[in-house]
Amino acid sequence: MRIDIITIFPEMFAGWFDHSIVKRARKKGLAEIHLHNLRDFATSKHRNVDDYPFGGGSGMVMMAQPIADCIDHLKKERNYDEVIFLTPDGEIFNQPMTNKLSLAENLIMLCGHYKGVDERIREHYVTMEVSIGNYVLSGGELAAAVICNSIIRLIPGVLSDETSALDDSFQDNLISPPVYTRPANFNGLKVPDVLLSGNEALIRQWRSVQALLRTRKRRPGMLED
Ligand code: 6GU
Repeated sequence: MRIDIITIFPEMFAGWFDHSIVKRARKKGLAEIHLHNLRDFATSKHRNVDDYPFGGGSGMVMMAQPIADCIDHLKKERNYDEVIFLTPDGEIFNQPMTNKLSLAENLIMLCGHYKGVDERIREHYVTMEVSIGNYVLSGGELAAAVICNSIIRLIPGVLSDETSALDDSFQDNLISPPVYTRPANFNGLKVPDVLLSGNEALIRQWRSVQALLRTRKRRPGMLED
């Protein structure tokens, strides 16, 4: 998979893409991430990427031209499955969306800033608008990093244990059951006996009951879905 990220802060991503699972995916050649500084596509004298809103009002608006030029430049080289705009008024990101996106070949992510981007970009270039929750961030970069992380870990071959992504919370509309590791007795706090029993069928049953109980307590809405 190839992901092209259009941003005014390409430096922000370094930490998230250079560690752990995303780093491994890139090393194995399973994921390629290309950062594009929107300012490189600005044509005005001061390389502006934003301007005042028509009709007045507070805040600045990201101009159409640099974004359109950057996307056109990328589309000349390859076809894209989606052009994703990260914006607080987008569709709320969830596990089914990341499952679907993990099958894509090429994705563009456009990180929004200021009051947003010129509506003509949203209408004519963007194919998908995504938010990571009902709160406002200072820009789309964190959201893009979140979404890249959740997509990349699902690409086959990225996780060492191929089945482990299937056990994730949300994958089957259930929260994952509790987990424990050694010691079996931690300052008098004991691990549930069943996990030490060696009885695989019983352990499987215990885990599915725990997953149901946790889901009912923490995400009752998921059970209704
Ligand atoms: Cl995608 N962008 C911004 N600026 N804020 C957000 C968001 C995105 N998702 C949740 N809050």
